[in-house]
Amino acid sequence: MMKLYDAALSGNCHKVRLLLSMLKLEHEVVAMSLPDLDHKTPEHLARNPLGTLPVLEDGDITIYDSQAILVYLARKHGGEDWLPGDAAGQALVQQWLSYAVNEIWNGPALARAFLLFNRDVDLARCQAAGQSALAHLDARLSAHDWLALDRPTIADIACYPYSALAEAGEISLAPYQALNAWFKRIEALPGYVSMPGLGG
Ligand SMILES: N[C@@H](CCC(=O)N[C@@H](CS)C(=O)NCC(=O)O)C(=O)O
Repeated sequence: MMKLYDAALSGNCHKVRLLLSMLKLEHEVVAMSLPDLDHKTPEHLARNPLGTLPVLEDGDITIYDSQAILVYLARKHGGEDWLPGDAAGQALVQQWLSYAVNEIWNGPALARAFLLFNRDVDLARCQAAGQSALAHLDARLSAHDWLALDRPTIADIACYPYSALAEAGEISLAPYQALNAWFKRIEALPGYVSMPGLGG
C-alpha cells in the first residue's frame, strides 16, 4: 500500500492528502512531528535527502516535493482528468505548479510559517509578496472558474492550501472575491478533506 509521510499542519502535505482522497486511493499515513524533527532522522533523510515532508512511497519508488507527488498520482491514477497529456494543457498546469512553489510558498506560506512555527523569514516581505500572489490569483479567477483549464486540475490543488490559509500569516483575504469563490468551489469537490484553518 502507498505510504504518505505526513505532518498534520503542513499545507504541502495537505495538497497530497486532498488528491489521494479525491482519487479515492488507499494509503497509509505515517504521522511525523516537525517540532520533534522526525523529518531530520537518518531514516527520513534516506527517503528524502532534503529532509522535508511530504514524501510518498509506492512500491519501490519514493517521491518528495508535493508538486511531484501530485504529478505522479494524477498521471498514474487520474487519467486525463487532473493532468492532461497534451503539450499545451500540461504546460498550463505546470505554470501553476511552479506558481505554488515560488510565489505562493514565498508569500502566504512563509508568512504563516513565521507566525506559527517561528520560521526565520522577513514577515513584512512575505506578507507583501503574499498580497501580490493572492491578487494575481484573484485576477485570473475573476474570469475563469479554475486556474489552468476549464475544470479542476492539480494546478488548483497545488495552489489552494497556502492561499486559503493566508490569514494565518495575517494577510487578509477579504479583498479577493473571486479567490474566495474558488475556495468554495474546491471545498465542494467530491472527496474534499479539510485541515485546521481551512474551510469545508
Ligand atoms: N517544495 C516542497 C517543500 C517541502 C517543505 O518545505 N515542507 C515543509 C513542511 S510544509 C518541511 O518539511 N519543512 C521542514 C524543513 O524544511 O526542515 C514541497 O512542495 O513538498
